[in-house]
Amino acid sequence: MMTLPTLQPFTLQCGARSLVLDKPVIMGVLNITPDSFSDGGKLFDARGAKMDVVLRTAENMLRDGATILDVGGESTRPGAAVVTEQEELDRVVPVVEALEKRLGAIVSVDTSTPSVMRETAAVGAGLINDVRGLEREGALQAAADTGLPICLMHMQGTPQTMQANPDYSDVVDEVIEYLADRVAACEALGIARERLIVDPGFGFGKTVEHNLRLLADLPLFTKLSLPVLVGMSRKSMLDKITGRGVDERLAGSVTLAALAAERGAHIIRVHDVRESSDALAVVNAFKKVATAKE
Ligand code: 8Y7
Repeated sequence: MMTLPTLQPFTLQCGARSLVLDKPVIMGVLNITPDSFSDGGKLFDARGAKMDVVLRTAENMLRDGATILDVGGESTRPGAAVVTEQEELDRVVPVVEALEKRLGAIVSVDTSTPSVMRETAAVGAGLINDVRGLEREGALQAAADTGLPICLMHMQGTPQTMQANPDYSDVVDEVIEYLADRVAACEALGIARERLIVDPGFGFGKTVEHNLRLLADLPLFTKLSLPVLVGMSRKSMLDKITGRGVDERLAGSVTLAALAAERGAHIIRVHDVRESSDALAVVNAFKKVATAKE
């Protein structure tokens, strides 16, 4: 009988809460920004976070099957406005505090800013998600000091320039090598390996072909022996593949989530929690049979 690899199991200590990764879990996206590409302005306006809408949206995500909520105050969409450190703090800190206190959720903070890492950790954040792999000045030390798990993501270039001309000789080798280097930098600073998650960074300086190659070869990331996070929800590769605008990418996004779960992703970052959760339930049921011993 044919056998598929089973998921490498991990447990992360997210502050007071344990995150068990023995099957894929969902991270729901909460953008506290006026200008994120898919949902900018829904949860934030000129007066700040729309806290009632944020809480309602978050509650629905948890009910629909999210295990983690990812709160971000800076859009990395190419061409998005630059936020100041103070603006980012003002957007994110009250939301993290409210989600943790009122909903008891594992709250991930999507940030590259050292002060945001420190201040959100102080109000109960459970995870740091840095699309810049802790490369900003002071970020490694700030993340180390929080004691929290950290997701290290690969990006080629910067958000402004990354999609201009993505270029690799071997995208999978280069992304794995970058992540291994960042893991080493973390360990050199005393961040235990047990605190790290890796992410290929779909869409961050990658063509459609690069993204699909990374997805196809996701099982190769197991050689890092760390949990793998992926985010492909509503991204522009779906425009290239299906021709759909950002509000019409649900089916494409769910398909990518299912493929990632099948190929060994531990955490799947999505906008559409309910539909993605159903897809993961189907993949899990399928994998149980596909991996069963005769
Ligand atoms: C990712 C992400 C975004 C991703 C991780 C978007 C913050 C762009 N994408 N974090 N963040 N991985 N770890 O389209 O792929 O949602 S923002």
